[in-house]
Amino acid sequence: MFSMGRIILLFHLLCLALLGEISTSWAEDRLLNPSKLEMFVDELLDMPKIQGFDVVNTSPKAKSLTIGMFKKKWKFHRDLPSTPVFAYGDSMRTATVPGPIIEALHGIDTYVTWQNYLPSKHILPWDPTIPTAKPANKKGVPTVVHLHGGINEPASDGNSNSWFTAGFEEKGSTWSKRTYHYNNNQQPGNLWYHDHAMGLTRVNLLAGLIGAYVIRQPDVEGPLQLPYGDEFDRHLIVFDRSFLTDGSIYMNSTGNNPSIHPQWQPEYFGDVIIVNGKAWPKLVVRRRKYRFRIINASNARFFRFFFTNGLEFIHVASDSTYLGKPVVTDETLLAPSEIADVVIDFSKSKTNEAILANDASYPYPSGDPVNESNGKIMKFIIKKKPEIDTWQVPNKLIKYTSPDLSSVAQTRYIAMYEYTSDMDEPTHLYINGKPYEAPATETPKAGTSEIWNVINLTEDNHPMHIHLGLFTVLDQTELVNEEEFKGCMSKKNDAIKCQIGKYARGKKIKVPAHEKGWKNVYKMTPGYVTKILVRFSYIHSNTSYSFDPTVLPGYVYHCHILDHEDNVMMRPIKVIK
Ligand SMILES: *[C@@H]1O[C@H](CO)[C@@H](O)[C@H](O)[C@H]1NC(C)=O
Ligand SMILES: *[C@@H]1O[C@H](CO)[C@@H](O)[C@H](O)[C@H]1NC(C)=O
Ligand SMILES: *[C@@H]1O[C@H](CO)[C@@H](O)[C@H](O)[C@H]1NC(C)=O
Ligand SMILES: *[C@@H]1O[C@H](CO)[C@@H](O)[C@H](O)[C@H]1NC(C)=O
Ligand SMILES: CC(=O)N[C@H]1CO[C@H](CO)[C@@H](O)[C@@H]1O
Ligand SMILES: [Cu+2]
Repeated sequence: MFSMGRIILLFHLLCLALLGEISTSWAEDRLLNPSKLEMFVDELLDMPKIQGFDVVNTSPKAKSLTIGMFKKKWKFHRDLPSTPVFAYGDSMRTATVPGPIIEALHGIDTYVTWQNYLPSKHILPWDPTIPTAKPANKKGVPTVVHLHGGINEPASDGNSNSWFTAGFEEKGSTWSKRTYHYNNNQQPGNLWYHDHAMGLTRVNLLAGLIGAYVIRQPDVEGPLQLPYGDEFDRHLIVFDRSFLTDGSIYMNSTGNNPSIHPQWQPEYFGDVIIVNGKAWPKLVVRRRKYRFRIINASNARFFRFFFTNGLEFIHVASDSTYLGKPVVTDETLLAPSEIADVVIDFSKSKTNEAILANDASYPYPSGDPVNESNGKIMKFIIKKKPEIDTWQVPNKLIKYTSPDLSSVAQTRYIAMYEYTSDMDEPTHLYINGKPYEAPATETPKAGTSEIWNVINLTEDNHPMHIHLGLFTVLDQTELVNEEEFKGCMSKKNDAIKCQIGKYARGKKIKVPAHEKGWKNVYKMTPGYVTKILVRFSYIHSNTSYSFDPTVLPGYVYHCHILDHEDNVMMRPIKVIK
């Protein structure tokens, strides 16, 4: 028998589905054709910088910042009307998309009070039928900030259920404090902050809630003499968006299984490529070395970057850590939320222009090929005059603790599943066949290392991100007779009972040299078992964490395709003593 609640829910779903249908056809007429936007007309923007430390009598001291989230309009391209966005900044006037770059110093605390000034309604459609933050009074956009790559206490990690609405009016079940404490005691490197609210991560990021965060350690990095300073050391924050002709961000409001999830779609792709808040920008550069910290802030798009004129990438770091030595490549594949930290030497260019391009199919690796719009990223115009270059790329960078297999405390199997409807359309994804709410099964001991065998039983490449722990990729082995193994797993959900050893003995994929260091995200190849060593301690020293990692609400690990993370490729990590 149908209860009243069930009937109301069905009615609600029907309305949403109808609304979706109407707005889809309405939107289709008004979708912006990306070829209408001329490429390389806007200058590359440098995001404003906020110093995360004070200087008192020449010595650095802790600093407290207040950073707000505002609704405002943002100009993505000369010929596109201004776009309503959600932006981070210290005021509505100064807020930008992406947000300001926070520059922190190793060992100096940065405190940030993240303030939500967002209106009561979201600018994008979202779906109440996936596990999601729901303010009881139905007003306000839930937000919570995660510092990606940060090694911080659980209460400042931005747990998905620690969300809050404007004025801290309503709060999620694990909310505990207004001011987050980033102790910056980890290795120097590239981090980024972004929204992480339960079930809303994909729309909150799409709306603009992303920004870069750097931890610098001058005594360690200075001697390397890598390109430095505002002109030569820059961030490129890359993402894809689709727009309507009125300038607003377009996201399909009809799900791929509208009777199950009225709005949720398994992956968001846009046709306009945005770098630092401008569509296909251009930058005039001098004939010398530059350092670019490239952050892929797309929801689902992978990028395989290359230069049309053959310029090379000299990788000096990945994610949040330096490499032991530089690695030169002529292309670089970046999954969502991965970071490439590269030096480009424009003195090597034989031409006066270089286009940074992308040729990764989408979804990666089995989807559509790129075309004229989404195959180009930005243009560099290289000055003719040769220059004396004092920057270097030394043969040795920074060497951290190597992964130590003899100290592994635990081996785990992590299986990625995708579930489909009768129509064979994805409905949701789980890790280990478990919803997010199920009690933590990954319970590493602080200070130890673990081996995680990540088994991708889906057709997609899932960039897996672990909070707190850093990992190195040991190997990737193809599953043979994978259908048989998958059949067993779908019944037993237990890699050992399903005799993983019998299947994980196919081809091996080599880990690219520039990705052999310590990482916090890595691409889990479909049909392969990716073996990683996860370290739940610092990598730059043997001291234990400068906070207690064992307290609530703990940490999480998840797929960084945001549409997957939201529905719900995310599991808790409970660190124990
Ligand atoms: C929106 O999604 C629905 C359902 O998957 C699809 O039929 C429709 O073509 C999509 N609209 C656009 C503009 O892509
Ligand atoms: C960017 O990140 C998204 C999602 O995290 C991923 O799907 C995409 O492949 C990445 N693109 C690049 C260029 O790395
Ligand atoms: C590229 O492909 C997308 C569909 O994925 C389409 O919307 C867009 O118009 C295409 N751009 C060009 C220049 O062909
Ligand atoms: C940590 O300790 C190990 C063994 O005790 C030593 O080999 C390693 O060099 C130390 N690492 C650091 C960064 O001090
Ligand atoms: C074990 C398994 O199901 N593997 C799948 C991984 O992804 C590929 C596509 O890239 C599928 O063909 C496999 O079935
Ligand atoms: Cu995924």
